[in-house]
Amino acid sequence: MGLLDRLKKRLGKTREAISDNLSGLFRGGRKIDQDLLNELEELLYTSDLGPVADELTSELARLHKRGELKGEEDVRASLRQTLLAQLNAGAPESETFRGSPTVILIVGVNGSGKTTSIAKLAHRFQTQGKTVLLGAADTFRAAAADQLEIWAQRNGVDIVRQKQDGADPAAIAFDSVQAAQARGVDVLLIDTAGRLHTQSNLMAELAKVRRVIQKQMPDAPHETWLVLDGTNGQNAVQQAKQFTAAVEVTGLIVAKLDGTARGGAVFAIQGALGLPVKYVGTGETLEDLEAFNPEAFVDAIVTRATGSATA
Ligand SMILES: Nc1nc2c(ncn2[C@@H]2O[C@H](COP(=O)(O)OP(=O)(O)O)[C@@H](O)[C@H]2O)c(=O)[nH]1
Ligand SMILES: [Mg+2]
Repeated sequence: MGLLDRLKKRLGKTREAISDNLSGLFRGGRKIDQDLLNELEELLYTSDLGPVADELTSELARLHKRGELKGEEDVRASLRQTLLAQLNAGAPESETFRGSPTVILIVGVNGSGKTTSIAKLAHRFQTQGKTVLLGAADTFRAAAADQLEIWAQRNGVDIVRQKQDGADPAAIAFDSVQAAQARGVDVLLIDTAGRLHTQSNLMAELAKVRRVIQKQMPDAPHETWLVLDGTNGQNAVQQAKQFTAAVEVTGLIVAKLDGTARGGAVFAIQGALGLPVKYVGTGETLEDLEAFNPEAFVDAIVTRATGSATA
């Protein structure tokens, strides 16, 4: 199955909210008039597209005025074009791997999908022929390192961890960078905690983890990816801003897009943070991670269902 088909399937709820509802508006061969445009506007505003809904709506109104909006396909084409213009493809994945090892720090609130995303990334990078090491710097609960270790075993990768609760995350980050260098692995993925007593503690801890990594390897971390829970829709933006204020985030992973109709929020999230979406999480297995592809993402949620059976 190609990327577009996988996304259509996995993003089914968001696709329903946008594409299927759009088909619904045109059912019975309705013509485009002000009533229909109003309903369309409502559909866009309720799809968690945020400020992007404004742009989509005014572009549709502009085309309508000029007589260039003849039917459903024109509407879809306009949505597609305006949505695509919102997305920043970012650097190609191959440019991620510029260190030896390439150190990738994964941050985000508790429960957002960090550990699962790390497991998926490890799997993905291994499939590309890279050697991977995991660093379990979420020491807030021992269970967090246990969870990472289970994934590590499933992937057949090594993990650097400590057994007791409350170990110093910066120390583990440091050890894992040293180990990754000594073993000559290609990629080190470092998991971090997303919950401390206060937000300022968390941010201070992340800053310290970063400093300590740099002490061992001055150009690391090469990437710091913020994992956001896609089911939060646009609410993820506020949370994300706390992280981007504290650590230098280089990219986003939007997890759990399979479980939500709020996937349209990806546009608002990217717009508000000005950071590229690197990957999207589309399920709970190791394969359920896609490198973010703007065209495929937009097509998966706005193109008309073609249906394989025609007769
Ligand atoms: N459906 C779905 N569930 C996910 C996805 N990513 C993570 N999860 C689930 O979200 C929950 C929290 O994930 P976890 O990786 O432990 O979050 P962490 O606390 O940030 O490390 C777990 O139950 C995961 O299985 C995803 O892309 N799709
Ligand atoms: Mg975790």
